[in-house]
Amino acid sequence: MRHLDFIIIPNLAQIYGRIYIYFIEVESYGMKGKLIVFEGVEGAGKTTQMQRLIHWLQLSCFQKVRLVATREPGGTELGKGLRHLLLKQDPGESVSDVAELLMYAADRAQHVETFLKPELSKGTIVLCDRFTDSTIAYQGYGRNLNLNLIKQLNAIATGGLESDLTLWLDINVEEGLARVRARGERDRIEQAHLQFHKRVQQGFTELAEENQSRIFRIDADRPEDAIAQEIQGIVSHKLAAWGYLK
Ligand code: ATM
Repeated sequence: MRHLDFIIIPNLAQIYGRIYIYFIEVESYGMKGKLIVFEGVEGAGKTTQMQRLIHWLQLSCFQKVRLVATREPGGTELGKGLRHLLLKQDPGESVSDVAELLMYAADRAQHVETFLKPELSKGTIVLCDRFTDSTIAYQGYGRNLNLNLIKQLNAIATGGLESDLTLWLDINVEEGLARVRARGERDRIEQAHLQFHKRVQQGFTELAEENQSRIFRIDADRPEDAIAQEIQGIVSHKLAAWGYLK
């Protein structure tokens, strides 16, 4: 897929008193892909909204762009094993907070190196259920581990890769946990006490304040359709800014 773009040469404009516009061909298939991440506490509806966004992107003009969905933990074979170890209800012994942190980091390092970077370099739009902000919120704010160390560990695990857009589905913690209970799904972390989840929520709140151009807060305490529409609006805007919608 090719499209025409133009550049303005300011020096020539100054010399000749007029603006020269040169048309150059941009190989859009050589464009770097984009990483769109969904974040939020349990029961916020990330999975549903991610599926709805994929469906919408497929129906929109995106048949020609490669689109993949993935998640952390568990986006690779190694990650699936780590996810099982991290979330199983009876780990057989108490897992230390640092061991847990390092397992999330190992999952991420493998995911970034073997899946995310190769996909993004092909120009793929990658939708990812959780990424680095989850570690800051859960292990940093939730478990009270040192935030600077977590940021350094995130940098090691990602090699500097950051999301291009993070959609934070913000739901009241009690409401989210009630939804999870209603589904009958409870894993080890979800069983942690309410105060833990409130600290995690505080983490997402502060991250969103600190990273306003990257993290968009979506009020997830609304009907599914309203949330999906807001997400589509934000994503369309971003896709246009990134040059996907010309
Ligand atoms: P999902 O159920 O959204 O896939 O997330 C799995 C759990 O992993 C979730 N916990 N609960 N409850 C959040 C947790 N998690 C972390 O604690 N740190 C991380 O870095 C990531 C990626 C997930």
